[in-house]
Amino acid sequence: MAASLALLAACQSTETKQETTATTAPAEAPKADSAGAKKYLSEPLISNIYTADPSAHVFNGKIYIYPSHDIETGMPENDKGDHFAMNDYHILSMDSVGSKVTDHGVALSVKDIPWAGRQLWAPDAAFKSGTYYLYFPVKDKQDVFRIGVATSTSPSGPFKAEATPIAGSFSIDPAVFQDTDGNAYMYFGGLWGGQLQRWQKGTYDANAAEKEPSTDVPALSARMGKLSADMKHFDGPVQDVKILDEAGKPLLASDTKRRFFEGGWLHKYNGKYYFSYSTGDTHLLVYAVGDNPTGPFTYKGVIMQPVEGWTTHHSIIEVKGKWYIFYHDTQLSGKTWLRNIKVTELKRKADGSIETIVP
Ligand code: FUB
Repeated sequence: MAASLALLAACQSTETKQETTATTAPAEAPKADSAGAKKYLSEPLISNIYTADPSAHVFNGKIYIYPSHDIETGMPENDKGDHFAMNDYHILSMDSVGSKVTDHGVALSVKDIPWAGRQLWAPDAAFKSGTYYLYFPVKDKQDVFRIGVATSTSPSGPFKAEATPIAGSFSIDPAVFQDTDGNAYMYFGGLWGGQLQRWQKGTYDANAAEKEPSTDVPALSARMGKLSADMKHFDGPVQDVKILDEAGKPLLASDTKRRFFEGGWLHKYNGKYYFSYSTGDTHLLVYAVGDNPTGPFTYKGVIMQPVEGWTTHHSIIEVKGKWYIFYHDTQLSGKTWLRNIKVTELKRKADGSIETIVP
């Protein structure tokens, strides 16, 4: 462990686009059970840098992972997330789950995004007509989170950012779902440090409370925007992602074990649309199911129990007929802002419901 942490420190200042490889631990190997040691369902995918918020995709038959790149900056830890002060993205790839992981080096830096101020948070990616799109949240120069897009001819970058953020975008955690009919949708939003509570009136309210309402009013919703054909704009107004309880009523803000907090992801299974997300301060990954990508979605249950660390952030993909969930915890560092990504299999029951994972 000491050796890998020394390597981590050395790699954090690396700004060159240099490929390095690290061998993946077997996905299901539990950590050695010495007295008092914690056991983990799976091991970190890489240890040469700290990584979080893994958005995974299969491109050209390989698995590409678009994570945040966590670094130590000395910023104070607070509910606004100032301690997550990331400056760049590294893209990772692997031939299959359990094979060695390639770190493709720096793919995009905050200094190369013309409109950006600080904090490159959880990204996602998509592919269409020969171009790869990297979607990223970053605070603009007024300290308001916006979502930007950058393009490349390669899934591993380097990516070139557009001159301005996506018009009408705000908050954090973009996740792009491309349906089988060719339509693409971006899901986004996050509470507290993600600033979603500041957009309740439709425009940014710098004086809004730092947290969402905690009473029995409908919970604040994630947002969804259909993407235009060029994948760089919203094609129409951004909508609420409605999540209902079993009686068809919207989840309440006080229902903190089920309401949306951040880190939305959409996948399709057997013709149904699964919207999954983090409950933030109650530390769960949960999901809701709908009949179309625009919702509404009905809450169904817990995907993952709390990980080590404040919370986790996930993506779900199918690889060669099996489903996997990529997520993060803090096994390598023990610090909430220095995380490491992992993967484990996602299993379902015959009715399509997801089996709860204990990480
Ligand atoms: O990595 C920064 C933020 O932490 C992400 O945007 C959230 O989803 C949480 O994982």
